[in-house]
Amino acid sequence: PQEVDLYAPISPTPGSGFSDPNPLVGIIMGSDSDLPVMLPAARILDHFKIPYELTIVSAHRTPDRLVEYARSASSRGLRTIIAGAGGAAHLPGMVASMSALPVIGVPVKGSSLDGVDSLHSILQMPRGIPVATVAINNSTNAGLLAVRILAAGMPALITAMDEYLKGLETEVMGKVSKLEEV
Ligand code: RP5
Repeated sequence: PQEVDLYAPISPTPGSGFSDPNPLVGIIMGSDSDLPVMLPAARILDHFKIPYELTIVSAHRTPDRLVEYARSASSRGLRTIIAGAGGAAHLPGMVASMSALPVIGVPVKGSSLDGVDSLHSILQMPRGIPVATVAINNSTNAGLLAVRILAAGMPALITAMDEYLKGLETEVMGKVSKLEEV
């Protein structure tokens, strides 16, 4: 059950906007070019059966949309926001400045600086406006962190996360056994 099929059909149509009628998690990204990096977060939420929406919000190209999205997120029922961006990656921080929801930032490696520019842009938030930053291009961990945040108030998700962790352990131990056979 721990296996996450990264190529399974995604529940919302990418770019379609507010896809699930009652999403708990918002996955947003600065550009459609970020989509391949952000899809694993959606797969994780699919795996844990958590309703989400997935869309493009650009801090620089669609500033009005950014404000509308961040300001309405909590009242629309979202509980966590995953925001991925590359380069001068202001999206997660700006969302966190306008919403009290937990924001998880995914630094997207898309520039000539190997993603370190995105990493620093997202990580180095000023005091008072936290963004939980995952590793470069690691939206899987952003999805898992969103599940853990939701799990704090949903015991069934704790059980599901325990199973997921057990699955990782089983997978590694299977490899250990194979190596020992050699
Ligand atoms: C950022 O600029 C986006 O998040 C993306 O990672 C990067 C490049 O965007 P495109 O030029 O590919 O649209 O805003």
